[in-house]
Amino acid sequence: MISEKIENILNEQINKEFYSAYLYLAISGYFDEMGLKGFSHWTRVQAKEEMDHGMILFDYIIERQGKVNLKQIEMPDTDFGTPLDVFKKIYAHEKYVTDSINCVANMTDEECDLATRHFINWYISEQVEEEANVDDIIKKLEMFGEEKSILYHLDKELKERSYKPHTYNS
Ligand code: OFO
Repeated sequence: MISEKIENILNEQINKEFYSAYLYLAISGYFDEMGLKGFSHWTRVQAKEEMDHGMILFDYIIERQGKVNLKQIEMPDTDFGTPLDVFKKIYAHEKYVTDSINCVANMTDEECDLATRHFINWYISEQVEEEANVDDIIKKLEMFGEEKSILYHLDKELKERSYKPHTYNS
């Protein structure tokens, strides 16, 4: 069974993951409006992954005989700017989520909860990957600029992203 402190911080993390899904979905709609279907697809796939992240936490709390407490999800921003601005915002958001995951890991140490420490390691690695993926897109946008032909090629590249569900215990 998990302690109350761990239960609370995991429930807060569920909320952050679902907020992330909301944010990526809002961005996906924004890119769609701009006619950037590949950018829209990439962020929509990310929204699905964020929902998976929330559900993995949800299932873990239940497995550890804790209580799931779903909190209100904040409304995401709607003022996104250029594709480069958007990806810089995404990067800042992912850094925030990484800090949050690190705090969960820290608390598992304080609570001597080795099972949750082991569980949260997956999120630590996932954040490394997410920050790197977003950084890669930022670098391309910074290096090649945001002219229409560049956006066209990058849009085609981002359209190739496939969704692979993440599930707990699989
Ligand atoms: Fe759940 O990783 Fe992004 O936010």
